[in-house]
Amino acid sequence: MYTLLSGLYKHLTRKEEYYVLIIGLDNAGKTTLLERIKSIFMGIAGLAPDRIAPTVGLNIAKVDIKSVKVNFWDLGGQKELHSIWERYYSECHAIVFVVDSTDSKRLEECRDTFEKMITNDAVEGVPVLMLANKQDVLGALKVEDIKEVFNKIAVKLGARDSRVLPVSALEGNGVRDAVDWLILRLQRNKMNRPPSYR
Ligand code: G3D
Ligand code: MG
Repeated sequence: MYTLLSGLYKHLTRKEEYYVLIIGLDNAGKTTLLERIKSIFMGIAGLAPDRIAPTVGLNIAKVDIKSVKVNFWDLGGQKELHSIWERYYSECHAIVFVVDSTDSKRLEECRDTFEKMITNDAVEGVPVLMLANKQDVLGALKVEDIKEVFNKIAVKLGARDSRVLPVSALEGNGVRDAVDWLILRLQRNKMNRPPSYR
């Protein structure tokens, strides 16, 4: 009887677990975003911005958000590391692509990198959230400006859910809305990419 009840309890309390990649060019603000997500959803004071070193390996955070568990993987953004991203594509449930809205000089490089990612067969149908980061900086490109640059390749997004949202990872503005968008899409795409259960 105990086994039956504890089995039922486990079944009822088990949580869906998802994996989300955070990628983008180096210096876009990926690690700052991860620290911000940790501080909002785990109540952990994030690292002070001056303590965030360029990511060489992988930063991970496992966060309980609403009724699900989300593992965020912040992969390094340097060009040499882009080939490593691909190893995670088949396992991820969604991708967050962070753009430095203050760096118009690198927008084309950014678009090429994004295009390479979305045309990889291993992420077909996976929801993609693009974040126009650093919106706290005066004169930063707006979502509309960034969309214009990425419009040329929008057709390659296919039938997947995608969105561009403005955020400031540093100050936290927009981060909650971005994560809300993500959670809904993870759950909507459950049939294509089933979560694991813990
Ligand atoms: P990365 O992990 O994508 O390489 P980091 O990027 O998170 O290391 O951030 C790179 C730099 O951008 C850091 O500045 C960081 O403080 C800054 N940054 C990240 N997000 C924001 C933001 O929303 N607004 C502003 N103003 N700056 C941001 P430093 O000076 O430490 O290199
Ligand atoms: Mg980093």
